[in-house]
Amino acid sequence: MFNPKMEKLPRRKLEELQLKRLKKILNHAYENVPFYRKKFDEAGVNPNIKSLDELEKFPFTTKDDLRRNMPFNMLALPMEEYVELHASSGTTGEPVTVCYTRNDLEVWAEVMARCLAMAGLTKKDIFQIPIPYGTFTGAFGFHYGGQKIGALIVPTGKGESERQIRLMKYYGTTFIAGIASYALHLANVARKMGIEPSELNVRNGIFGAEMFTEATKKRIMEEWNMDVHDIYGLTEMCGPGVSTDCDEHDGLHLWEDHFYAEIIDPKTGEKLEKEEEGELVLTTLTKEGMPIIRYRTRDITFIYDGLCNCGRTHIKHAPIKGRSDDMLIVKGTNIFPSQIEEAILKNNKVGNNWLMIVDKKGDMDTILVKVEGKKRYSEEERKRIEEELRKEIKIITTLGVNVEVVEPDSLPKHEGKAKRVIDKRKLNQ
Ligand code: DLL
Repeated sequence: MFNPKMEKLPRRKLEELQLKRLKKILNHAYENVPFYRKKFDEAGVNPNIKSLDELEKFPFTTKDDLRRNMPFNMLALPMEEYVELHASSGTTGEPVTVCYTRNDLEVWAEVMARCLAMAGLTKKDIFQIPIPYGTFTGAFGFHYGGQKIGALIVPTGKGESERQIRLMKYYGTTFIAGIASYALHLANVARKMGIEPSELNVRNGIFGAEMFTEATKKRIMEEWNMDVHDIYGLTEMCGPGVSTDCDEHDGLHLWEDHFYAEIIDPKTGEKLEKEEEGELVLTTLTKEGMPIIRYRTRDITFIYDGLCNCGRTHIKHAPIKGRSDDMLIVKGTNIFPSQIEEAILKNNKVGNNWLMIVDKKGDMDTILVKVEGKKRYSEEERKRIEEELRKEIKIITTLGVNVEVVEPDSLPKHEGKAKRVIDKRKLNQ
């Protein structure tokens, strides 16, 4: 563990610390961010809370609230206190900009170091970061956390996949980080270069930033012969570093001394109990530059009941099932793209690059799933694989879909977060 004292803090002490920090951050937000002063006054809430449960009475912060106050109206301190800014990737619209003070960067490095150590990073590792260094939080988060641990960082940055593989071989990289779908893309590139990814030195990887299903994890493990950890985070909190799974690989530990987590019913906003699935709502407990209170992440998960065998006392949440705004209603059924991915990656005759096109024929919704074959197949073989996939998708989603296995490398590639869904029903509206 990177910080055993804090990671194993007894629950009672952890909750006392949370209450102390929560009260402080609510006051800080109220006194220094006009947006929060107005919101708290309108809701009639007092920042001097006496118990953690009282946070329930506070209003939510949404992405639209942040967008309306971009780039600098959510800041709580004078401009000269800030030393760096990052922005969300803008998956669902305009990017959200977040500014960090020196202390905020220190906290980010600390939570990242805990996540990386949990995934097995040590100072002996050669740690390659194949993520664009830019306004996206990914690369810098891994960089600061990796440096705190003392690993040798190889900041290869953006894309150029063949170069990534060449450098992995040249430096003997042992640990990589990044976006899940890119790890599988890199494995394909290595093979095309005549290099078997499992024969490289990479033994550990930590991935996140987008939907990350069990089937994807399994495939990365097999193709690279490495252990895989899931890391979750979002720009509004710090970037990557909110939570990661430990070696039990059963849920992600969320750093409760820095983030306060709640699960709500996304429709009613009501708070849900442990083990009940809903939307994750997060409050920053230590972010001085840009405190965020009850942020609706739109990410769907649940919080586990009980303590973990690894000894850490911080709560665990289930891997993110999807974003509530990614959920599609097709033929009256709710589906998440992650369910389609789960079905596809179970089939080892197809690759990991796929696309789902939702459309309408008359009054009927239709789904066409296109997926790249691992190689070129004969007509007969292709039909057989399409049928296997259709059946598997039906088992998981209950929906009948059309499947087309297309040639390798024929679908658009993604170096950042993958775009898997084209909903033509929306485009036609
Ligand atoms: O994606 C931060 C990050 C970088 C996390 C690298 C992990 C690794 P944003 O661009 O603000 O920040 O996007 C945040 O991405 O609300 C989730 O919907 C999704 N997401 C992030 N991590 C995971 C994960 C970064 N492990 C949004 N599993 C979040 C599923 C994830 N979804």
